[in-house]
Amino acid sequence: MAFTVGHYLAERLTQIGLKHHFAVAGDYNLILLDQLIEHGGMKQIYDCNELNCSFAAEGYARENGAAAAVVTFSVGAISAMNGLGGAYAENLPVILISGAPNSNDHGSGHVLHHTIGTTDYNYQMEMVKHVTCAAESITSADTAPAKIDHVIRTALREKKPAYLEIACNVASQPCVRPGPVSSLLSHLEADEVSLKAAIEESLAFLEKAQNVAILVGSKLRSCEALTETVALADKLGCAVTVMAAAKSFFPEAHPGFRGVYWGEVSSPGVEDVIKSADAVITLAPVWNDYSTVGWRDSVRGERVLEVDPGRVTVSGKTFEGFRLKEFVAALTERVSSKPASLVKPYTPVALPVVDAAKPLTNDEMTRQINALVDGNTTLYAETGDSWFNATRMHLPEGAKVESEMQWGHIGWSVPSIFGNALAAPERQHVLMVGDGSFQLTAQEVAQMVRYELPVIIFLINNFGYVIEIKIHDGPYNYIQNWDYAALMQVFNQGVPGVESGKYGLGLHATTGAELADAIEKAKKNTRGPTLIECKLDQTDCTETLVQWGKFVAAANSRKPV
Ligand code: TPP
Repeated sequence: MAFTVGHYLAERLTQIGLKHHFAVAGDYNLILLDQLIEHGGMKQIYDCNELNCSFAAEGYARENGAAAAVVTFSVGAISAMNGLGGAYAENLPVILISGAPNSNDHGSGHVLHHTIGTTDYNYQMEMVKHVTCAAESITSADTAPAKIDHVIRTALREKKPAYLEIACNVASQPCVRPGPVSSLLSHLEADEVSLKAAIEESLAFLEKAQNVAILVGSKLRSCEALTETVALADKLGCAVTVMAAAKSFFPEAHPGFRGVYWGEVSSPGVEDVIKSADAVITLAPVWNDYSTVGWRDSVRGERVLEVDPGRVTVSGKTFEGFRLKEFVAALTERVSSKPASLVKPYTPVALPVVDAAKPLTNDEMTRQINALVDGNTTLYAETGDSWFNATRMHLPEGAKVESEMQWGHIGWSVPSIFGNALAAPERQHVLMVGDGSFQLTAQEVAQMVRYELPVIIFLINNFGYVIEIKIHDGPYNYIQNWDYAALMQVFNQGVPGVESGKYGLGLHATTGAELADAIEKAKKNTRGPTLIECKLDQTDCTETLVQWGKFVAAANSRKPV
């Protein structure tokens, strides 16, 4: 096969471990899509729209380490930029590839369809630069290899999205073949002098402390340092807490695990673990208005060893030039045991079993979902009360929780879990999503039907934007009700003339018994998604949501100074 620009791209994406890429077709990318199919290294997966396409890629990257989405110019790419914003905020290397105008049209003065009607097509590149770490426009085959490699290498190193646009007549042009993938995967060498100095200063700081605790932050996974953190916790033998957005980043069965630290809305006893420590090691935290409970709390300052991606700050000094995982591994070799913070045992939240015939409650629903979560489960928690329900669950070893607390785009979870399920079909995928969030991206469930992915969706129908009702109420928080379970019939029509799924199942649960029955049916529905519409009273939500909502609202309504 004579190699083309499209093949070069496909070969590189395959080399970095992609088995799928996500796509929505349009005339600027059709030739490129043909080239990607012809290469054969990845399966082409279709989405209902480009917003979903970018979120599906984001979900794929969460499991697979990287992902790619292919869209058409402007009408597609500008929608996909929202998902890129999410991937940037959540530290996920998603490569967005946009088809672009014919190379002969660039600079020609032509007005083209799908553009804003001006003759300079550069605006898309200008826009996308704000949500990517690298962006290149390919208008000739000669420069394509260097541009493709630069974009992929930078995305992988920085764990951020990146962008390529490929002129529609260049995708099928002859091109050289890529060399070994190692050139894209390498990292810069650590600065040993700086690393040694950081370790010495950190050891001196820890030596003075009696009561040491670790706080696992939400960027730790993208630093690829989860295993190193367990080794550090083993050696220190101290208490380990996780931020809400880092739920599942540390094994909850570990003897050091104490729960979720979230300031005043922490799990029982956990605020005290962090507040009473005389040294806290924070590993890749994000301190934003949500994680600080409306700027009321952050773990920083003199009693903190702040370990961030690419930088360590301790005792008034800062060190850089090495990766977080290199620092954690080097520190582990030298630290001594500091068990004082372990005196108080871990107390997981226990949700009581309620009468199964009674109307379904938030607590009972959460209890039953928690019981479904095993060591092979990926649990998605959409923005809303699902965040708070996920944080109070106890997770068996191997269970993963996915949330999007920095970007916080409602509706993210539906396409994202679709992408995640494709990346890890051997895992059980469970989604908790509110009715308000679901209405943004509901149609992507049709793709779960099409590709026969047995995602179990708990659609929490509390008749509105309850998180918003708790933060700031008004008529805008009340939404049109749908028969969500009935949607599954709508989606079960298949692709005419093509072998495709028709096994979506929609169920209603209004009592504990109905929910238990629906979960049993969902477990048996292995060739398609099951949507269980859980009806809850609008006032029924977690205490922590109410408390947190009040503080965040207070931060939002600060008067101008
Ligand atoms: N639009 C987008 C794209 N993202 C947002 N985060 C918002 C608006 C603001 N917002 C945050 S939470 C929320 C809204 C509108 C309501 C979520 O409602 P629902 O999914 O029903 O969850 P619940 O609060 O009821 O648990």
